[in-house]
Parts: sequence; C-alpha cells; structure tokens
Amino acid sequence: MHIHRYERWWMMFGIAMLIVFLAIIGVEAIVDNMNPPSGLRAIDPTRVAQTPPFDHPGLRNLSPGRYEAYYIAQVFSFNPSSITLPVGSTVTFYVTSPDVVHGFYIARTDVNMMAVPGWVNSDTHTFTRGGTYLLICHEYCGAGHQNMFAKIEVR
Ligand SMILES: [Cu+2]
Repeated sequence: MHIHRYERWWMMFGIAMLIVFLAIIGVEAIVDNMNPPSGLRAIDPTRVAQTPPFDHPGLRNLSPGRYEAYYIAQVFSFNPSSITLPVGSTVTFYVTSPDVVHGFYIARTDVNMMAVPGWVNSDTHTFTRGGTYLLICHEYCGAGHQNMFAKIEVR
C-alpha cells in the first residue's frame, strides 16, 4: 500500500502529539500529584443522617470570620435550607448526598461542586459582599429538580 509522503508526515505528527499529551498527563499526575477533584473523603450514603458531622447539618463557627457549613443535598432540597453569615466570612462548604448526584452551585460565587453519594466534596469561599446568595442544584436530579435551592444570607 502506498502512503503519500505528506500523509505519512501528518500521521507521524498526530502520533507524536498523542505521545506528548499522554506524557504531559502522566508527568502532571505523578510529579505534581494531580488527581481528579473531590472524592477524597468517603461516607456511607445509606448512613449520612447518622454520620457526624452530617447528623447535624448546618453552620459551625470555628473562629471569628471562619465557618464550616455541612450540607446534605437530597431529592429535592438542601439541608440546611438557609444560613446567615456576616459580611467577610470565610466558609468551607462540605456537601454529600444520600440518594442521587446533585449539583451545589452558589450563584455570584465560584463555588461549584457536585454532591455525589458516597463522597464528601468541599470548597471554600469568602463572602466579601452582602446580600442573599442563591444555592442551587445544577445537576438534573429528578422531577423536582427545579425546586431544589437554598439561601445564604450575608449581612
Ligand atoms: Cu437537581
């Protein structure tokens, strides 16, 4: 079979690029210890309501201006449905799900996670501006998905 010289160069270029990209991914994964986001803390999804700290979901004040918020995302609500924070608070959000995959997106912020059964996901945000922030599920989870939201009041 005859392959034109340019065709052969183009195939060599494609194979070389594939090797370069795979090498970059391999080096990043091993040398820089890069892993897929989240999924670092496991939880039994059938026992979320009995597993601390998700047995008492809500806001914890660690120190002045520092908070942790534990959320359970479930069909079709977030628990807690509302929290109130002072302006300037830094909050680490922890979220898990006992049923199906949900989204955890706080509008007007960069907090954007997935709530995956069996895993605890987390993200930290500092609320520098006051107002009412809408926490929404942005991962279709069933017939009541459009009603799945919560509020974060920052005053
Ligand atoms: Cu949803």
